[in-house]
Amino acid sequence: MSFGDQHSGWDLHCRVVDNFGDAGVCWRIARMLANEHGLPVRLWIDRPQTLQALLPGLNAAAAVQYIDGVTVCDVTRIAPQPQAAAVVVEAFGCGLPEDYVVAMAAMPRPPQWIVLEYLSAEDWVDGHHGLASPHPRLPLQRWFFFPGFGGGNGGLPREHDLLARRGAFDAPAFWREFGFAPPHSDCLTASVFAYPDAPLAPLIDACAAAHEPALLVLPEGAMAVAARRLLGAGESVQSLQRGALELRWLPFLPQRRYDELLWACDLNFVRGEDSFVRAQWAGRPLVWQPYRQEDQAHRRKLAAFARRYAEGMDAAAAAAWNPLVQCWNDSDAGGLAQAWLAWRAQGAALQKHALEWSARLAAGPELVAALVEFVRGKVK
Ligand code: TRH
Repeated sequence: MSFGDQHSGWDLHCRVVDNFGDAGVCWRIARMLANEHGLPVRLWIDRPQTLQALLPGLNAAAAVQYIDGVTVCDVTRIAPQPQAAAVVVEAFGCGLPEDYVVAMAAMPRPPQWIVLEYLSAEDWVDGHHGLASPHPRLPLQRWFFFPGFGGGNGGLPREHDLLARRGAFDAPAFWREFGFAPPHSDCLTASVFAYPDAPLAPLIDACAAAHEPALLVLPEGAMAVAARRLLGAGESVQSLQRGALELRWLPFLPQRRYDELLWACDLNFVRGEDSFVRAQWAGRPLVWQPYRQEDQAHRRKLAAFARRYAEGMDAAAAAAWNPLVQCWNDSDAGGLAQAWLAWRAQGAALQKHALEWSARLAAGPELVAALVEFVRGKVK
């Protein structure tokens, strides 16, 4: 099993904490390294079954497989060895096996060791991006690489053709493929991908009671199950109407197609890290629910993003966007109906801002290209 010569391989290590994002972000980066930068990439992952949900062609039972240009290795079936790696990326500080690190140190030219951090809009990120930290015992050095906003960091992952594909997207064909008519032009269509504590019931009630029509689109998952339970809809129900609200259930889409759902909607409720970034690239208004953290770090992350995102936003639109985001994250059932109506009144301004935001991000660093450049700058 050869993974290319010693001076070109990238080993990307991913430990699935829970949910899909660790695998989602790592797969996206691995795929881009291989397909946009022509690098031999090994993705070392501990739960390939999580990746399979995003990549249906993956065989979750295989120890090693080559798919979409990437060699995917299941670390529970094959022990990682660094000998083919010129670069080792430790995603989200997941930790590397001790014998793997010892082997790195023993190599004639130890690989560059990059710790890829979680995304945050907080100001401190820029001051930490690109810093080095010597290994406490071995002749190795780790470099900390931060995704981020505003240019003083590693930026965000964006495939080279993403915005062109967005521009060419055929929304009616997307809906027809799933057996639905395209929504009426006066209907506000929103996709919902959220954690179980999101206040879905008040959102359904607010949409159903409104004058203008709305459509909530639920990919299979916690929200899809919750909506069926709330509405007494059986598994076989794919759509139903309640007052001014239509609900549609979709399958959990392959990661490459999730962007299409975001492009087909006027608003996207997203969560975590990868869907959060994709919703920004979609150029559509978004409501973000960060992954809850014990020390309330998710609140600081949300506040920091809200501050950045609201820069340049029409004041009335900002006054409508923030309350909906806060109600969604605080599970504030009481405030949600009013926030929803206020948000809808600012829909056009928020759509205009979302496109401007996406263009602003696209003018900044693209993460994978920045990572390749960063490593190139470190090679002695
Ligand atoms: O699933 P998540 O909640 O993952 C989280 C976050 O990554 C968080 O930062 C991390 O700390 C935690 O895991 C451990 O949310 P996220 O990041 O949006 O990842 C979801 C992935 O699922 C993303 O790649 C989009 C993809 N997806 C599909 O491929 N198809 C779908 O139908 C849907 C709804 C999502």
